[in-house]
Amino acid sequence: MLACGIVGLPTVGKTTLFNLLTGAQVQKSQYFSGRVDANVGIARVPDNRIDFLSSLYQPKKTTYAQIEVIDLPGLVRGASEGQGVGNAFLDGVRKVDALVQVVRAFRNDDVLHVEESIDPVRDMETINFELLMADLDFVDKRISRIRAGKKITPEQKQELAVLEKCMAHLEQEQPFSTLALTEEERAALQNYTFLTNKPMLVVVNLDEEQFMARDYPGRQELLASASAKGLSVIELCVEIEEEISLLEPADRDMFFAELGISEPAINRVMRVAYETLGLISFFTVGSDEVKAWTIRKGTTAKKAAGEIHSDLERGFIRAEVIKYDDLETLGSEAQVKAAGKASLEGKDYVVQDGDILHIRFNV
Ligand SMILES: Nc1nc2c(ncn2[C@@H]2O[C@H](COP(=O)(O)OP(=O)(O)OP(=O)(O)O)[C@@H](O)[C@H]2O)c(=O)[nH]1
Ligand SMILES: [Mg+2]
Repeated sequence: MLACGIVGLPTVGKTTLFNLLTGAQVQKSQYFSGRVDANVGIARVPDNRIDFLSSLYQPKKTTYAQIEVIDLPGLVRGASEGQGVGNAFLDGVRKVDALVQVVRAFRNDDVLHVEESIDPVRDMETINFELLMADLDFVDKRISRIRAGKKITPEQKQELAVLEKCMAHLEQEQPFSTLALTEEERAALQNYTFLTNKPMLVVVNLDEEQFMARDYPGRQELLASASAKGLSVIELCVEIEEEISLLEPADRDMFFAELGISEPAINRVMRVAYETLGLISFFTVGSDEVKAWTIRKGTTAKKAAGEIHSDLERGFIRAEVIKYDDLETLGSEAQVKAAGKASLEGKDYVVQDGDILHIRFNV
């Protein structure tokens, strides 16, 4: 399962967002807790298509796609030099597939701000800078280690050249993700994880007033800075969303309508997380179970079959493919087949978002 780490300064609303995404009820904090342990939970990825398939097949079990969510400890300025929970935090970041950075815009005198003022742009840049410094530190150490060796192998020589290129780029305060490398250069670094290479989306945490106004101090600057770095931004009031999510469905809809919220935050966050990560869903259907599976864009039918079960990949013969949209329009598998819209695909077929797969296999 893919893992998303929630990062940000202390007391910006990370745990509140974690609770919202996972349905957990972890204690929130008003002060810098200095905790080093991470909360771990699972978020269900909402998907109307699964709702429709479930009503069509009436299965015993309906399974939505899932993403692991990790609420990491708050990061402070200087973490890359070991400040705060420093290295423990950075190790946590290293392990996840993508980052959700929470940035505080909300005003609340009861909630301490480590930097003693509200400034979303500065805070976002602080976090990005710490991640960058951690990468720089890593590259620097690696270069020194190679140079200190008695003999430099041809592979090390090549790695050194790539590391130096990398160093120059990071020194310009550019994230690793924007460094242009050839296939060969990339291969030389394949065993390393760069924090600034992780897909990241930014959640700006607003108070109710800012949310209603769809504005807050520093908004233009923040959007410009994020867009220059290729980061997606979602603006929401995490606390209101969390309170509403705990209500009965009928009350929930009423509050959403009143606040002009067209879809719950979890849907938006998950949709953007999917896009940022380059993920898509395919489905399996039947009277036992309707299920969404998560794969990276570009995955072949045979590999996708392996997600379901290794036997399906090993003994893969063909995939019977029905497009979700055709099924929704025509109303049944039989109708889709009658209209000639079902297809049989081989192992190299690239699975598309919304494909419904029946794998034919033989082991
Ligand atoms: N007014 C307001 N307060 C919020 C909002 N989101 C979170 N808070 C409050 O901010 C405080 C900190 O929230 P947490 O979710 O515990 O923050 P955190 O980032 O997990 O904090 P650490 O784990 O200590 O780093 C809590 O008292 C929340 O109730 C918001 O949207 N508006
Ligand atoms: Mg917390």
